[in-house]
Formats: sequence, C-alpha cells, structure tokens
Amino acid sequence: MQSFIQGLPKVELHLHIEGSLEPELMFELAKRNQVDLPYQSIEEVSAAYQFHNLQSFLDIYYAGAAVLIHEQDFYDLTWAYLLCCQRDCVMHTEIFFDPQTHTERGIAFDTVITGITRALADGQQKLGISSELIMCFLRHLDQASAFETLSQAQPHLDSLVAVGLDSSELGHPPQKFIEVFAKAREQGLLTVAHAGEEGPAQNISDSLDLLKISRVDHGVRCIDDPKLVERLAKEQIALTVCPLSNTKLKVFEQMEQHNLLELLRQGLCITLNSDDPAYFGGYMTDNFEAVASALSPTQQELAQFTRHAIDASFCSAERKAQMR
Ligand code: ES4
Ligand code: ZN
Repeated sequence: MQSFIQGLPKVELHLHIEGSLEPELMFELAKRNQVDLPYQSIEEVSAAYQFHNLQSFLDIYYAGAAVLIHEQDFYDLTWAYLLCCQRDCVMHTEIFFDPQTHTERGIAFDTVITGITRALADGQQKLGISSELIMCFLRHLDQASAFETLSQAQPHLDSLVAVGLDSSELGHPPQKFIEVFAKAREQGLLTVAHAGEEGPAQNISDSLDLLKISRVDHGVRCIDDPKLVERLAKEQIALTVCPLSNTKLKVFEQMEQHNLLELLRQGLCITLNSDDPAYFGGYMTDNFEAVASALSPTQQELAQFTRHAIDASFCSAERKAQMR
C-alpha cells in the first residue's frame, strides 16, 4: 500500500504557502534577515507545535511568518514546497497565500506575490508541476482590510484564479465578507472559503449561498446537517479535506474518528490535502498514508481522491484532460 500511495499521482487543492515553512528554513531566514525567533533550536520549534485548537496554531503560524521579508524569501519558501510536491508525485497544486499577514507588518504586497509567482513559474518550467494561486482574506480582520487587499491585487489579477477566506472561523462568519467577495467575482475571480472546520455546518451553507463559493475548504462538519450533505452530493461540491490538520487541531481526536471516508461513500466529492504541512506533520503522501492506515480505504478509493481533485481543480480543461 505504501508504494501504491507514494507513486499515486496527486493534486493538492488546499495548501497555505506560509504553512509550508519548515523549521530549518525558518532558522535560515531568521539568520539571513536578523529576525529574533522565540526559539533557540529546531528541536524547540518542533516541541512548540502542540496545538489544542485552531487559534493555538494560528498564533504560532503568524509568528513564524515574521522571518519572510524579501522577495527571495517568498521564492525560497515556495520552491521548497514545490520540491516536496515533486517527491510526492503532485502534478498540480493550488496555493493559498495570506497577503495581510505580511502587509500588516510592512511587507509590500508586490514583494510577496512576485516571489511566489516566480517560484511557481519555475515549478512549471523545471519540474512540470502546474499551479494556480488563491489569495485569502484573514477573517479575523475587517472587510475594509479585505477590500484594501483586493485593491492591492489589481495589477496582479492575471496571477490569481480565486479568493479565499481563512483564519479564525468562530466569531467571523461568511456574512462579514459578502461585498468583497461579490467584487472579486465581478473581477472574474472564483471564490472558496474555509467553512465547517471548527465552525458550524451553517457556515458551509452560508458560504455557498452568500459568497458563491466553488469549493468548501475543510467542510467536515457538514455531517451535522443531513440536508446539506445531500446537497453537497447532488451538486458535487468538492470538500478540500485535510486529515493531519484535523487531528493536529483536534477537529477529530484521532484519525480513526475522521468522517472523510464515510462522506466519500455517501457520494461526496472528497479530496485529500496537506493544509499547513510544516506544522501538521506531513505533506500529501503523509496525509494519504495516515488515512490509509487509520481508515483502510481501498486503492480505488485512494485513486478517487485524485480524480475528485482533478474534477474540482481550477486549472484549464486542457490540463485536466492531461491529468486524467
Ligand atoms: C489554516 Cl488549518 C487553517 N484554518 C484556517 N485558517 C488557516 N490558515 C492557515 N491554516
Ligand atoms: Zn486551511
């Protein structure tokens, strides 16, 4: 099974590039940029990665991003992730970035996006890995800040396929971002949102109805609303599920309790993704392996995760045909 999973072609649809910052690169960049870290060693960093919920993770994740200063730092971060994709047979990846995490501490929007897109172009050219870029708004900030971020993105609209919504779900429902999502759609962008990760199933329905999202990021709490599960199956709305993330952040205490296989068998378009691999203990292959050992899906079901991800991808019809 291990070699089947390793060699299985994969497509990633839920990856925060800032969440792929490994402790080794964090230390290297801290040194290069003379940024103080609250850790003395790589071992101390890894020891700090014990989370009890989403917020306890986000606090550490935003602190780690402080080492990213120059365009080359964003390039190096993205390139390191693409090398992991190559190792894991990831053919195509759709990457989230959080511009506000950087602009809030004085880093220019252009610095961030230029570094990321330059690495993605090299990933296409040198590794044959195709990609799309999704700009996320931080939902703990207000809609005015999201509008400002969308205006900073105007010269780069060609580099973006969609906007997303991430960060603290509880207390920050999709209603807060109706107008900025409408404006992004007017500009030709697709939309996605984290919903039903820690928050209620209602956030999933509201994100579909009010933000017109094309996919649901996480979405695992749909299980609390049988009518919603029926809708997700009927309309084949994809869920970008992140198994190791969900157990690390205690959405499920143990992988054995994860509902993803149950949802797949009810006909939902389920995909497997790594979310923040440097923080949650693994990349795509690790997520597939964790699911395989805890839930014992068949090989056909494992291959189905990839088929679903191709179907739900925002890449061109030509690229989809190549991957099938
Ligand atoms: C995130 Cl796991 C998760 N949930 C919400 N927002 C995020 N940003 C980065 N990882
Ligand atoms: Zn996420």
